[in-house]
Amino acid sequence: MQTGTILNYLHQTIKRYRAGYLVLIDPDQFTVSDCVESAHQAEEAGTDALLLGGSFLTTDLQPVVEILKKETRLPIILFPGDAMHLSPHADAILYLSLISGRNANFLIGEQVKAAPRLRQYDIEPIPTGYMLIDSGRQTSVGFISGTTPLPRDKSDLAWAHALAAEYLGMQLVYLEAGSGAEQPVPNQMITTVKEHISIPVLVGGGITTPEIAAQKVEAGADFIVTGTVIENNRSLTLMKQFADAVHG
Ligand code: 1GP
Repeated sequence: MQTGTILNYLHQTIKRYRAGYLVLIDPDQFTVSDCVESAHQAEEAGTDALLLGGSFLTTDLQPVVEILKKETRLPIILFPGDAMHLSPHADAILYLSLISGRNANFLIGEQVKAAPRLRQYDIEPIPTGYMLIDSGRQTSVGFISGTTPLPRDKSDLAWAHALAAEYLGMQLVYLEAGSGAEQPVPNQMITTVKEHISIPVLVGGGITTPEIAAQKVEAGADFIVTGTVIENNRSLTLMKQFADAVHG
């Protein structure tokens, strides 16, 4: 994989549409054949890429990624919870650092463990500042990482973290309310973060309708990630509605 290929593709996606749409497939929530079906639907619906992973996995990612790579032309980007969640068959990995927290293991520890295998696998690491935003209740990523999310009403804290990520050389910022969040990331926070940084902003967690997705794009999101809503309703029509709402 040529350096920067998938990151360039993500930048081109933002230029082509007003924002991109990413479908998260959590292998714990699907059988392998369901994963394949969802990938086919995502491709037909006009999704821009697949994210694969989750903060806590009991399933081995590798065979799922290997099959999906054969079954879809969509880029497959790993969305790891820790250094175990790797596969040589993926196109890229969101090389996440949980910058909203102060747990050294998720700031740099897991990244160090993963680095040698990433080099061996030759998949593209995309350095990403990952920020957990309070969503009204404890989420898996908050529990597993043992970190406190940023308060929902502290947009100043959010933009300062995001700007620090950019100054540290990270290429993306991911504003995460957590999978199945009661409340998605506030529009005001997205807008404020976007005003202060120049790298693309992904927004995910608790986005349950195409209308909410469109609001997040209006607020400034460059990419929308949905997982749970598609797990609960594996409908091509719904995926198309999300893709259209995001692409505008
Ligand atoms: C979780 O942001 C993703 O990491 C997607 O969240 O499952 O709530 O769509 P949902």
